[in-house]
Amino acid sequence: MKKILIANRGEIALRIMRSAREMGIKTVAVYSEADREALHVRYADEAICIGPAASSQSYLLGEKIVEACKITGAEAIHPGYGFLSENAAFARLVEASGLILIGPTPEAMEIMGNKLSAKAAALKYQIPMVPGTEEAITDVNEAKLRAVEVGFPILIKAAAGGGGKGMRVVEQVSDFEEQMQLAVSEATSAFGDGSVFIERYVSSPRHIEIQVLGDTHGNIVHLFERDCSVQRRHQKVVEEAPSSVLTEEIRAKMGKCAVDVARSVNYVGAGTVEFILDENLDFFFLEMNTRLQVEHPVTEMITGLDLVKEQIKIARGEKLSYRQEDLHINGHAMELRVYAEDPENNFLPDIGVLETYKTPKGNGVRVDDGFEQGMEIPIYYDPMIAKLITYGKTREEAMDRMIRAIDEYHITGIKTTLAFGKFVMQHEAFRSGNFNTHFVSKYFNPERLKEEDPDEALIAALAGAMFYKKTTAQVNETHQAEQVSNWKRNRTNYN
Ligand code: MV4
Repeated sequence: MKKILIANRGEIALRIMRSAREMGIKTVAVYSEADREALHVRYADEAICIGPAASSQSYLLGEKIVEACKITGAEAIHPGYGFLSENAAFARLVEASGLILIGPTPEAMEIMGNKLSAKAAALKYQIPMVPGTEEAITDVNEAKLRAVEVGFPILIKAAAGGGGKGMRVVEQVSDFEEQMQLAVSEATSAFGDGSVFIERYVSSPRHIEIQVLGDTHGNIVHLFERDCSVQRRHQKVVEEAPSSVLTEEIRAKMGKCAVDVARSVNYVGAGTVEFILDENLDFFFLEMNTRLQVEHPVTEMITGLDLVKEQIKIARGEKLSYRQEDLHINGHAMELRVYAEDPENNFLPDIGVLETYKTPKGNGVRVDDGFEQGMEIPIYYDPMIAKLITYGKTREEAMDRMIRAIDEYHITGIKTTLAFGKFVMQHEAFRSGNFNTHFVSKYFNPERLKEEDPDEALIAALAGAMFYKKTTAQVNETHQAEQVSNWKRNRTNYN
């Protein structure tokens, strides 16, 4: 494999190209008209424009991407995450075009792309699953009877797609029909597939996922877990590895289950098996993601592996060079997703130019990003600007390092979730490890960000002084704003 095409943009495109370059493999970028100046385009050895800004006219056009391979002579495609990464039809097109997809087979993608067929496949092994229906609901009255058997509250879920769409909690049997109709119509409009099923509702779970790797020779290992319980409206905010709640015994059991789930579809490549863990530390398989995930760096930090290199080696037909017993957890890693969103204003997406963009550095800090100072955040794509990852010998060191790194991170021109990340890292429930998927809704309100900013009183004092100065000397407003931010920057940097 001498040349690969990266069918993605932003931080993940860069991250993939870096590993390819280390392996001596040439890279081809594809880009939309909105991304002409993007870093992934500049970093690649070659780049091809595949269409207008909208993803539906560029990054989602499988045929354009295959055509770009033909033009450049790229032999393989890395899809990253999102876009075409879990699209079985694209995987088939790539195969039929004589190219290699760096990822699983179309069959595995298809089975795991539907929660019901995923659970059916996993039934071949002894995998714990939440009690519910094994098939899509066709008869409302039958479903009601099953719901009573399972016990309320129950959860109605859409078989297709994810992100909490088409998901409804039902507290009592009299609400069932109405909630089911809402779930079906939501699933139909979001995924074009209205199939729904029932599960018992696990009310306060941890979200634990296990990274797996399978080669083309039938070897499958797991790379331990990531805890992604801190999320807001199904958007992950903080991820860590390992989880602070798993015992060695549960870890080993979940790992084995994850490998079995992967084996049930002869899984090849990097994948993630998603579980929920209840208050008794009982775990249940939910679904499998057949791509490299956003949060993969925390797994890289604690295992010492480069997951993109592993994916490429697997796609070249190589055997995994280690067995399960060779793999160990070393230290602790945290990841904060830095979104262009305003946490003080209901996480409204913010757009604009990165007027200041200075990233943290130093021991145990990794920043995976796709922007530079002066660049504009395009409105067409995901609002994630960067991933800030810290590593420490212990969980506490990783958290303290995250706070230090957040303080060093300077972004102006757009609102970001950095201060929100600091709120999480300083919160007693997070620090003690006593939290679940309700952490954000339970503890966060925007007022907290203001309280937690130790500079606030000083900034207020300075602003007061400047207001006084303005009334006497007519200083222009932009200059004032700069002075506040420069002053704050200097203070946080050097004390
Ligand atoms: C659940 C659950 C409780 N009980 N299933 C949300 C998205 C999808 N991946 C699965 N999800 C859930 N499934 C049962 N039977 C709670 C959630 C859930 C959740 C899961 C993981 C991470 C964050 C979550 C936030 C709310 C609900």
